[in-house]
Amino acid sequence: MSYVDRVIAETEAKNPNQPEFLQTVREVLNSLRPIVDFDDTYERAGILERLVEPEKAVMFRVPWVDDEGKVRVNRGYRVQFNSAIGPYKGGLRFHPSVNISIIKFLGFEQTFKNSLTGLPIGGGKGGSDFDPKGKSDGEIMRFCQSFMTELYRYIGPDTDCPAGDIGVGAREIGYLYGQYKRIRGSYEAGALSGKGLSYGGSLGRSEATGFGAVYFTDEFFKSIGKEIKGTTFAISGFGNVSWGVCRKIHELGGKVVTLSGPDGYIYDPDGITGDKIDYLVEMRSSNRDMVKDYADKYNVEYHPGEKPWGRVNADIYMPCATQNEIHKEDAERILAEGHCKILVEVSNMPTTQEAVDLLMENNVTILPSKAVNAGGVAVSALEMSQNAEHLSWSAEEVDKQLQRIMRNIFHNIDDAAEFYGCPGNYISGANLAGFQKVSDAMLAQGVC
Ligand code: 2IT
Repeated sequence: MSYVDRVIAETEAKNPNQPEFLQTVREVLNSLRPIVDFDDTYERAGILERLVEPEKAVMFRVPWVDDEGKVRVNRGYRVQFNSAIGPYKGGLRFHPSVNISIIKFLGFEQTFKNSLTGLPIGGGKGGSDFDPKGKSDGEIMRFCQSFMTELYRYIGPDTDCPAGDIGVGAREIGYLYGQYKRIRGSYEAGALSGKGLSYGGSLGRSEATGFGAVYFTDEFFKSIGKEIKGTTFAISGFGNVSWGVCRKIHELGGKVVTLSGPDGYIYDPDGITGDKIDYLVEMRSSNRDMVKDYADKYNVEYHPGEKPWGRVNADIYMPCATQNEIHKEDAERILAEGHCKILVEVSNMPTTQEAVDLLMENNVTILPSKAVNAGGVAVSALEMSQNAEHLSWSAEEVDKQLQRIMRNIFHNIDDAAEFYGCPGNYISGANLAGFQKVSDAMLAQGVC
């Protein structure tokens, strides 16, 4: 049995109830064969066995009191996956679907993504099954304070720096930071990123994931002689990432024609532009979590219970919502519709393995999320740097760095795919390029 097959089998046996985690482990390890199956250095050092086991994982009770005075209890998590190249870094997700499998999948992915940025950040992820939908501001604050009252023990500017993810935006980071500062009794701004501009946040962080995804796409387009200008995009989601994507695509002369929410999708053939983009922010802060509101306001098509994949004519599909939203049936519909040949994954692992296989067999190019969405965590790392030097950089400086980082990532994964004999397979290219730096650092540091 090959090294990769053995470690996959052992990981499956050890984590039988963690489907999302096993999905990413299988995908990543299978693509590392060109490195680890031909050089027994990795097996002798137990690199893969160590990579799939988080350095530390904490699960904790988060008790809080709701507006009716009732005691509620949620579950909190922080998984510190890998610190070979830097302090753990990765977001916090507050969503009812959160469980240990989801957090481990995100933390494992984050290790490779963070390596791709070229910045010194390890991988981690955390969150809670807390549902922010319909909660009052006071409830959100009390929840965040309770969450941090346990989490503070494990984080710090040189230990672990959490940030936002689904359900955790500027407001939540503010409440989390306030409580952290109060407990620690010192101003350690670098312990959290995604902070507000008045207390150590970085210009450009809120746009970074969306803008970075478009810069990355633009660099890929250049390599195939295409332009954002005049290109039509179908995207999902309507959160922070979708907002950044809409803004940058519009700025570069492209057009986004769909959005989606848990309730369905909208189709706006004129494009999501101008004040319609601002309206996304309003929709999000309404806490209703419904994309129908957009259709009502702008009088466009609304399709309840559906996603846009294969249902609209667009050049590029860009999932920006959550994991596993493109299944085999969606891939079949995309192929039958026939127009779209490029899938740009923006949300983490939006495509199931079956759908990936089917699309790739039929010559659809997939740009993988761990490369495409790395701009978010990259600017988070720039925020840590600014905090460490007690300075803040101009918006132009941050944007310049973000562009450089995203364009480099594209070339690095493109080169890795080429070098290891799978040209154009950007999924493998990203895993191989991300693995190189992490495994070099692990080898150098001995068994730890
Ligand atoms: O998935 C991600 O990369 C994020 N949610 C951002 C993490 C970060 O530390 O900024």
